Amino acid sequence: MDPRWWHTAVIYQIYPRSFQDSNGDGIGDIKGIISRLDYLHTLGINAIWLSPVYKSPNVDNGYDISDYRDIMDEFGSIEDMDELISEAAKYDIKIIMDLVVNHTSDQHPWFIEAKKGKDNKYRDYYIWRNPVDGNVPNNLRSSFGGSAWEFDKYSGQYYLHLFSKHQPDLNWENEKVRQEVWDLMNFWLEKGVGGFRMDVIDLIGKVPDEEITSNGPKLHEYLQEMNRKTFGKYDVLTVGETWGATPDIAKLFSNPERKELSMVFQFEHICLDQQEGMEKWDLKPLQIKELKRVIAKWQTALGKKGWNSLFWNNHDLPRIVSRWGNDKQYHSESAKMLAILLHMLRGTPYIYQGEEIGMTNYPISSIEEVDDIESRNMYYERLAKGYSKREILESINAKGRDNARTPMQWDDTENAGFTKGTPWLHVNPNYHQINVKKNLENPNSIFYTYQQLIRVRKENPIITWGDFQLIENTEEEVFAYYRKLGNEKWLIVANFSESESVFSSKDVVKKVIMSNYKQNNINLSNKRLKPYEAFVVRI
Ligand code: TEU
Ligand code: CA
Repeated sequence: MDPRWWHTAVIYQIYPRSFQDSNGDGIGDIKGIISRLDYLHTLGINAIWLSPVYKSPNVDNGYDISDYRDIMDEFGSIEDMDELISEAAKYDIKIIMDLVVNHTSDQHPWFIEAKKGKDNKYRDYYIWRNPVDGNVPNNLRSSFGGSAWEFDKYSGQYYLHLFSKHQPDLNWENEKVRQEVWDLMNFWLEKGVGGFRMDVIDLIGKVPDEEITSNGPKLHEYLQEMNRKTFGKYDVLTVGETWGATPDIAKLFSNPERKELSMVFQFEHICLDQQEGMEKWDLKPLQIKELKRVIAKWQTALGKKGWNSLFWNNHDLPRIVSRWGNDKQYHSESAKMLAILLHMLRGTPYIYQGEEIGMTNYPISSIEEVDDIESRNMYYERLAKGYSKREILESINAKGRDNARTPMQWDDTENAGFTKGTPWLHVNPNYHQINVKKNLENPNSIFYTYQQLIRVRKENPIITWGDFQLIENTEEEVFAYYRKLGNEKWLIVANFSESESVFSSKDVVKKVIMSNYKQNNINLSNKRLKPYEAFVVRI
C-alpha cells in the first residue's frame, strides 16, 4: 500500500461539550479546545476527531444537525472554527470533522420544508411511507427505542428515523440529497480540514421497505461517488463508523484500489461482553480468549487490502479501564496494559479524551443524573417491561454513554478545571486523584505511557507496517503477539488479569522497549507476570 500520513498517525477524539469551557457557561467550547492545543501537542497526537460542533438543537448532543455550515452558539462561531483549524495547523495537528449525514435534525430547513406537504420540493429529501392497515409501514426499530416510523398527522404519512424521531433519515436515493452532501463536505474541505469521521455511514444504503438498514445494495456506489465528488482530490483521512462490518465488508470500504474510505471503525471486539442476540445493556463477562480471537482475526484478515482503526473507547462507550481493566487497586497498571496492547497493533490508533489519564466511569445512583437520550429511553422502556430500577441503573452504570461524557479532568480545583460555572454534566468525584495536572507531574503516569507509545510508533516502522502473529499456547489470561518487519521482530506480552501469571518462550530479549512495571532486562523462560503486567521487547 502507498504510505499515507494517516497510516502512522495517532488520532485524539474530542467531545467538545466536555473538553474545556472558556466562558463559564458550563459547556465546553471551541476557544476551550484552542487553549488546550499545547497539551495535545505534548501528548504527540497528529489529528483531532472533533465530535459534531455544527448548529444543533442537541436532542442527541450534536448528532442532530440543523445547519452543516455553521457552529452551535454554545460552542462559538465559524470564525472560532477557522481559528481552531489554523492554530492546530501550527502544531501540525489536523482537524477531522464528524460527518453526520445519515440523518439531519428535524429542525433542519430541509425537514421543515419537507413537512409542509407531499408536493414540497424538499419532500423527497426524507423517507415517507403511507400507513399499512392504519399502522406503521413495517417493523423497523429505532436504535433509541420504539418504532423507526413517526406519523405526521398533517400529511397522513410516516417518516423514517433510525435514531430519535428528531433525527429523520435522509433519502440517499435522491440525487439532490447526495449533491447537498457533496457541497457541504466540499465547504469543509476548502477550509482545510484533515478529513471526516462518518457517522453510521453503513446505513446510507438502506432499503426501508425490505427492512434492510446496514450494508444496503447501493452503499459502496454512494461512497465511490462521494470519494470522486469530494475528498478524493485531497490528502485526508476518512473513517466510517460501521457497526455491521465483518473483515470482508471492511475490505470493501478500505481497500485503496476501490477508492472509498481510508478505514472503518468495526465493533466486534467491543461487543464481546454483550449477550448473544440481546441489547448492549445485557452483559456477560468478557472472555479473554474471545478477545484474542477477534483481535487476531482483524489484524490478519485485512492483509494489504484494507486498514484497521484501533480503539477501546469513544463517546458512546464506557471507559475502558472501568470495563476491562481495574479502576481501583490496579488503575494505573491496567490502564497502561490496555494502552500498550492496543497501540502495538497494526492500524491507526484513536485515543478518546481522558483515556490518556485513565478516566473512569461515573457512578450514577438515579436517572435524574443521566442526560443521554439512549439511556433515558431505555430506562423508561425497561421500567414499563417490569425490570427493577436497580437492574436498569446497573446496566447504565456499566454501559451508558454518559460514562465517557463527563467533563475532562484537568486539575484538582473546583469542577476539575473544566469550568468556572456549573458543568452541564457532573464531574467525576475522583478528579482529585485522576487529572491531567497530576499526570504531567508524575513521570510514571498513564499519560507518559501514551506519550511514549505515540513516540515509539513514530520511530519504528515495524509498528505501522509489520506483520502480526498471535502466540497461541499461552495461559488464557495472557495476550501475547509478535510483530515482524524484515529482520526485526518484536514481542508484546500483556497479562489481562489482576492475578499473577506466567509467560514462557525460547526467545531472547535484545532490548526492552517499554513496560508498565520497571524492568531493564527480561528473561523469557518462565517469566512471572505481575497483575496487569505488559511489556514490549525486541527479540
Ligand atoms: O452512533 C451509532 C449508533 O448506532 C449508536 O446508537 C450506538 O450504537 C450506541 O450509542 C451504542 O449503544 C452514532 C454516534 O456515534 C452516536 O453518538 C449517535 O447518537 C448516533 O450515531 C446517531 O447519530
Ligand atoms: Ca462555554
